[in-house]
Amino acid sequence: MGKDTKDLNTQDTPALENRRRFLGRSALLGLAGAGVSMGLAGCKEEAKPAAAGTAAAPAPAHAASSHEVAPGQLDEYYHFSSGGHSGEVRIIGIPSGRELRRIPVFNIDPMVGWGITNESKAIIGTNPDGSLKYNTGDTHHVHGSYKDGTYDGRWLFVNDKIHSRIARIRMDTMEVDKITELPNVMGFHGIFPDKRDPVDEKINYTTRVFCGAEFHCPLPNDGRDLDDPSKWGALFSCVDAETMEVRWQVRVDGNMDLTATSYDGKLVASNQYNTENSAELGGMMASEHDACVFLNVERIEKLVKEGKFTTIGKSKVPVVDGRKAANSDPKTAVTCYVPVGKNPHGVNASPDGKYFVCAGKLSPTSTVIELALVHKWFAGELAKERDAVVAEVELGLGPLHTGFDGKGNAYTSLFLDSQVVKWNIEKAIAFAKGDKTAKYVVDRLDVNYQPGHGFASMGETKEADGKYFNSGNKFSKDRFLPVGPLHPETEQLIDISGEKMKLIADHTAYPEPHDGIIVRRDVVKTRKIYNMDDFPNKVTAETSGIERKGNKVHVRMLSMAPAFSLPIIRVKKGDEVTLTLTNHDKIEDLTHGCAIPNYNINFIVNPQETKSVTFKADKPGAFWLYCTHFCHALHLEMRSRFLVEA
Ligand code: RUQ
Ligand code: CUA
Ligand code: CA
Repeated sequence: MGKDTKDLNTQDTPALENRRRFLGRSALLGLAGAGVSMGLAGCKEEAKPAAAGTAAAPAPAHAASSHEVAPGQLDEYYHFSSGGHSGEVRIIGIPSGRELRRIPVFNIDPMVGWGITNESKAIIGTNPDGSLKYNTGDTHHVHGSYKDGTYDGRWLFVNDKIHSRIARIRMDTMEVDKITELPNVMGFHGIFPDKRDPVDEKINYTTRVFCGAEFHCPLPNDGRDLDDPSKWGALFSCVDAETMEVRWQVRVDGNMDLTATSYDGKLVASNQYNTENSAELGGMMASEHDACVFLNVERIEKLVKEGKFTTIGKSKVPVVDGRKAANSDPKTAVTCYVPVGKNPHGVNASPDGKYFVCAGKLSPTSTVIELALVHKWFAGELAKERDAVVAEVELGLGPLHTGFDGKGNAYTSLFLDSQVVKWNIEKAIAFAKGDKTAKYVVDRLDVNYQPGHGFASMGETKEADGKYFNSGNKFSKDRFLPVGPLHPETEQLIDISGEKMKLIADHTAYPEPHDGIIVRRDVVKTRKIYNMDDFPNKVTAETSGIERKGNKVHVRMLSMAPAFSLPIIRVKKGDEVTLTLTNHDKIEDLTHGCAIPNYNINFIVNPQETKSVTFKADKPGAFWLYCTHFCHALHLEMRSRFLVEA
């Protein structure tokens, strides 16, 4: 990572300088005669790249200590974190812990206008009357798209457990561009992109995203079988990464929890804590063993191709039968139920591509499953599913999730013991084979407190680099100043570069992050500004104006610091108003806002971006439409009169 430090400095500092200069110089232009034409002139000039040598003084190449990030210095990694029932995704710098950005996904965000603009509403989904279908969500797991077994920086995918939706985030803009609701699924929890195609070698990148469903429900859920949970079922879904349409589903016994994919693209697995298929807490803990279910992607897709599927209710998505009874012959089975410890949680793929590790939760063990043996079972060459287990070793109380350092070690969170335990996978296998001298536990570290997910830098790729491990703790208790009955949670950063783990920072987190990934910064390539032509409804100087068709009024406006193109917008009470705003500024980060008092309108437009809102002008009066996003010395003056005639 040291190697690109210089690049980033020379790339980013002039941009910063560019905006700083713009703010200074355009203030003068604006004062000389605020107006869009003046703004345009200023903009053209500023669009030129900054001359060399104008950059601010370079910051020192290395911070004081390996994990401190000095002021002005940039982090080595991006941490993309789910936001739990806040419904969002967050971007945090690692190792500094700086919160860089929040990405609204299933929540409403007035800052960007997510859930307020027509464009975001269309992505989230609307009722026939145009109102939002849902305005809340619960994000647990965020994962990046892959190429060649590592992140390609193209997309992030995240689940909504409440409404069983999957969202895709474009990593060039860090905005959601698609959301899909899974049919006949409740409690969509685990999510994981595939890493390559199971058959076509040329497709060595993500084309599918797999989705586990934690709750069973009536199929279809239309009022039938309310009092007979034995008839309820759970579906595992495959979503097309490109179109975001649901390709197929598999009906399984038990409930799916978390999800992991193999590096060869052939296997995807989900842990199950309720193989009992019970609707009661006691029943879910009845059996001594639950399962890690492996799905054979190639075989499922063959059945779909051959038309060997059913559909459920109104959904057209093909559903293949993956229940045990229909899959007793390994040679044709699409599923393999590998028994693991009681009520497991978490399944994670080791970066060498050889193992999946399932954490025991109610069992103090971690189970190591060798994928080559699962393949053998599907070939009819392994006697029992359980024979794919090569180790089931004791780690401590409440094991939940496992990260990897790429050096053969695993790091498992222990919820009840409030610890992270570092253990060696090959030694655990040797121990399980009978070598009782094999000391597989390498180190233990107390964390504060009750860790859920833990994940390492690049740890879910074949480029796992063993530098940092993030422990996502569910309780911070006494670690921070009290801020009322609700406390922040902690993300504790652990240096895992040595033999012993070292706790290096406590970072607060707004409730409630679950899973995350830590991505090397050179993987992420964001845009500086938008491309105006990507917006079919863009407003130009020629189209700016007010168009009336009956009582439908279309206001087309552009913004250019420090003015909107229409100083007066006049409509009549009862009109349906659509306001479309294009930001013609071209300077990176020169964003404008648009708020209309008493009308509940608030959104931003980034440079070269277009957004629109539609609302009923039902309150007569004069309302100052104003810019909310500090953009210019004349930011406060940047406003238009929105006049509604009685
Ligand atoms: S789960 S604390 Cu939603 Cu990721 Cu395990
Ligand atoms: Cu435009 Cu503030
Ligand atoms: Ca169970």
